[in-house]
Amino acid sequence: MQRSYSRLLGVIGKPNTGKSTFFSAATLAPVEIANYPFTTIKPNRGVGYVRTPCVHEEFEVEDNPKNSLCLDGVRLIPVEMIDVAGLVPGAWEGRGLGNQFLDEIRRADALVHIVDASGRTDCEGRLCKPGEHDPLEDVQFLEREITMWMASILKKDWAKIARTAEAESKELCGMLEERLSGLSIKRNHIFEAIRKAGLTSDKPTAWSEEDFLKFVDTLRRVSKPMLIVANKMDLPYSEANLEKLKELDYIVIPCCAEAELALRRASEKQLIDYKPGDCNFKILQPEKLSESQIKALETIREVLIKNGSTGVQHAINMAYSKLLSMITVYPVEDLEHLADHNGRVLPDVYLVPYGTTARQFAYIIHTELGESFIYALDARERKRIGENTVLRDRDVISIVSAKKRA
Ligand SMILES: Nc1nc2c(ncn2[C@@H]2O[C@H](COP(=O)(O)OP(=O)(O)OP(=O)(O)O)[C@@H](O)[C@H]2O)c(=O)[nH]1
Ligand SMILES: [Mg+2]
Repeated sequence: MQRSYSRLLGVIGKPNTGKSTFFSAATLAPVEIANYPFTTIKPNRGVGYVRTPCVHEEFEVEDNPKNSLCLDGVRLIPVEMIDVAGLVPGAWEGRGLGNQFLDEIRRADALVHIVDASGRTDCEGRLCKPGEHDPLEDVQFLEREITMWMASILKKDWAKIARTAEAESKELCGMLEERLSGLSIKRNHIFEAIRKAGLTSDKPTAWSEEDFLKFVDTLRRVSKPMLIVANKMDLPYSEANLEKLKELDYIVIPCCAEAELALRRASEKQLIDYKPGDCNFKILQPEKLSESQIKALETIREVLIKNGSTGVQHAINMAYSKLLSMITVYPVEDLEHLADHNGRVLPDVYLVPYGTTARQFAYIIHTELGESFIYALDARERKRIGENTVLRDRDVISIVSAKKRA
């Protein structure tokens, strides 16, 4: 199902904070992880999952998923993720791996900022004394880097765009959208950024340098929404830093990426029973584990119980549900059996933006289905819904069209 891949999640931050560990835990992709800066140079792309309770238990059916997985009542929906090289102050001007890195996140729709909450890495990712570095600084610098990078892209043509928009009464938002099309920035982002920055689009040549930067900074917030992952929560000083981070205007998620990676790997080998995001696990084959492995797992269990989960899965879920406001909708053709035309029960689940109407959903499945849409059927309420009905999270929908049902 191509639609669930249509939003890209960028895993970013300064070097050595655990980005690749987080990414590898989420995707199980084998990537390089090491305790020094710039381990990752080329970006890693992979598929992680959004976790949601599957509807099959509520509808009392056995499902047969096609575009996703269902593990003991937990639906895992594939989503695309990218792990990039660490970012150092001045990257937008070319420091460290510089603009190359920034260019790699241009397609990201939401960002997960991995912060070393233990304060054990300095602003360039080098090891320092535990607690010595203030992670709040990392948040500020990262915001600035991305804003300045976006500003530098826009700056080149800004004077011309502003003049043309005014002289030829061309629409400023449209021109900016065209200029920023490679950055996954849409017209509504630009429109919202102008409004939120307290500016107007009718006289852009009158914007001061400060106005311009305020606009770009707001555009960054709107078009690349970000949450903070306070990683390395197993280390000293992280609790105090977490409290400080929570005072910022961000969703902050305590995390232990290393623990998630260990659990996912052990689960892959069927040594433990653990699903991504669970708050506990069961050891299945203790005879295959050494004493020190069991001890390590028990230490991880303490972290899990304390924080409710390792945080990796929670961060991905929050990125999709809160930053991107996406909900899950299950399309079926046969409402009686909740199946597709091959008899597969609840085969697909789509991640769609909140506000999607029944007809828009039909278009998402297939253009033809959207065009020939007549009405939709809601499996839970067992009633017809019209084209403008806004879908809700975990809806099960059958589209009736002039051509076919889906
Ligand atoms: N204690 C602890 N260490 C962690 C955790 N997550 C990652 N690390 C360690 O942090 C170091 C850096 O991890 P990476 O995943 O390579 O970090 P990165 O941010 O991708 O680094 P660059 O690619 O160099 O930017 C490694 O030694 C990891 O084992 C965690 O949750 N707790
Ligand atoms: Mg890395």
